[in-house]
Amino acid sequence: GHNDEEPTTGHTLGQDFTDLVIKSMGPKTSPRLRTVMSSFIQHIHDFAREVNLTSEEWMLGVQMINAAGKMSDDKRNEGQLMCDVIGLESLVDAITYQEAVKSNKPLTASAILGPFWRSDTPTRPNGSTISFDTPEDGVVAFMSGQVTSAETGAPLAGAVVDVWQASTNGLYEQQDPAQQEHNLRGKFVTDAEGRYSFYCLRPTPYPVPGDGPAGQLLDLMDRHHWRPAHIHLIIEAEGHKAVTTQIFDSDSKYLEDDSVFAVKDGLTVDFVPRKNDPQAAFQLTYDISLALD
Ligand code: MBD
Ligand code: FE
Repeated sequence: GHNDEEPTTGHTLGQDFTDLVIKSMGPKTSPRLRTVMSSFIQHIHDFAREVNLTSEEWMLGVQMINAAGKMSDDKRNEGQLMCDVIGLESLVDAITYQEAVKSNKPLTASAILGPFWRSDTPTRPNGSTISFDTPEDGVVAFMSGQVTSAETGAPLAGAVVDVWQASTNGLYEQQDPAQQEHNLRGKFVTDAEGRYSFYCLRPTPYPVPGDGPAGQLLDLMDRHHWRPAHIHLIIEAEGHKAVTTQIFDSDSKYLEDDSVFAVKDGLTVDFVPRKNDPQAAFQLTYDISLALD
């Protein structure tokens, strides 16, 4: 309870002050916002008390947030990357998909979106390529698979498979003026048997952008910047829950110490040598199973 006698400064140090801040929300606050902000205020106050946060340390944090905002636009999301390096996007992904995981059905596992998805990716024909200026050290792979309903196993025609990946220099197309627009991205619509296919690069490991506060934070924590070789996917089909995921080359470095903690069971895949195709040295079969909405 409140103690009206207590002086304001001492008061500010303890739970009474935290309660005062939480109780300052008005009756028109939505129930969900009240729940989220009450918990957020409680935890951030407890955090500051637990580490005896100094004014200087607090201001450094504020400056990091401001710097992240300043360098962000629709091609760069530094705030998201800061969350990624402390595992927050992966935790939220796990929370979001926890019901799906419990369902016992052979569902495609999810993974974090990351900062490089684009909303305006073009649709391309099945069997075509997403690699328009394949670099000298790029290895082309043929990726294909079938999208089915986890409920019935039936193939899903007209499902959309949206894919994107970085080039061998570690850069996504929007980070790299040397790549043509929408290079290494494409949306593919499944055929009557639920099948999709395209040529891409066999992915390679790369460091997350190190020129902002997220990279600075990694350095301060004495951590490396690397991610294992991966391809991003979002799969959507009528009447089914969309899934955002990433697949990881089982041969890649950094599977055990991904700088953004996205690797989990069911997401590693095997690229195998491809015979009789002058266009691709490797192939990957990746089937997708979606839950009913
Ligand atoms: C990436 O390419 C990425 O996929 C994630 C999740 C975070 C940073 C860079
Ligand atoms: Fe990525």
